Amino acid sequence: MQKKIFQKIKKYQKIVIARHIGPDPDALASQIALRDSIKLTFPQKEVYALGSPAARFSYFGRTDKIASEDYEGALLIALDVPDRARIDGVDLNFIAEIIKIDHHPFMEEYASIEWINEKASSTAEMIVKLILKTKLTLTTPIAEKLFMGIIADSNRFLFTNNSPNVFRVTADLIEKGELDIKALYEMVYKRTITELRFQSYIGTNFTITENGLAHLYLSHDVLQEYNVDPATPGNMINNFNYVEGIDIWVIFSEDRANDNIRGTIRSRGVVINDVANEFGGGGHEFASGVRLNKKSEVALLINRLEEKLKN
Ligand SMILES: [Mn+2]
Repeated sequence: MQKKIFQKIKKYQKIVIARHIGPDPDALASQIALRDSIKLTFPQKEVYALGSPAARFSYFGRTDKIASEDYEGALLIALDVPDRARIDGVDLNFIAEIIKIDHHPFMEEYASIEWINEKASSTAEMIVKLILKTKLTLTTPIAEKLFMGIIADSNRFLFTNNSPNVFRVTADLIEKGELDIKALYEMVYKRTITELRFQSYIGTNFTITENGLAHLYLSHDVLQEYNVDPATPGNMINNFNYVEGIDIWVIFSEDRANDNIRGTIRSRGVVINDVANEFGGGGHEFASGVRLNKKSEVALLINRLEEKLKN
């Protein structure tokens, strides 16, 4: 599979790399790392990472801005995105061919090559394999990004599918990329005192039902009070894992800029991405997200999750 993808990369002069909307560290790290690796390997190629930028994760590097006509006839490599509708920032009319590299559960076929590995901890893990098994270039900065993608999606190896592969791949990455793990952890996990207080606010204000559902709605005012953006709660949600009496937890946050409500859902054991799909969202079996247009949908979603726990 990796060889096949490498042949396609070799073939195309223009390559566009995209990922899902609402980028997370895995999606961004994979995207920027693959772009930089292809560019270093084939300096004469035009390679672009597209999609809206994410200020919070600016340490991964910058995405590119380019008019659709300028990538006419390009190869698109879509990372970490199981369905066409959630590919961010690319007009598919200008694309000649698509390759999908993803670790989400299968949703739809939209590419001529679909490399899907649900067992992979992250898309970044798959990109490491792609790079190490082909002639693509690995530098320390590229390895650093991929390492951060892996630790983000696996939550520092807490979510492992009981597979030793992520450890093998990461060991190779650390060695070949000459990584300073301590410095990287410091960069990723250092937080402000405001964030710590905000996390305490969430823990204090969760409503917990007798079926084991914890839910919280964060209004624009609360987010402002703590000086955090609507994406922050979603980035903290894994900190509420392993709590006795909580099997599913969901946090909603008002996103004024996009005029919607973000919902981030986590579960310990009960599959929840089908519920997320019902509400136009998606994700993994136990880690999903939604964007709701109306506040009335919040209660409906909470009810569906309650039903899940009852059954
Ligand atoms: Mn991912």
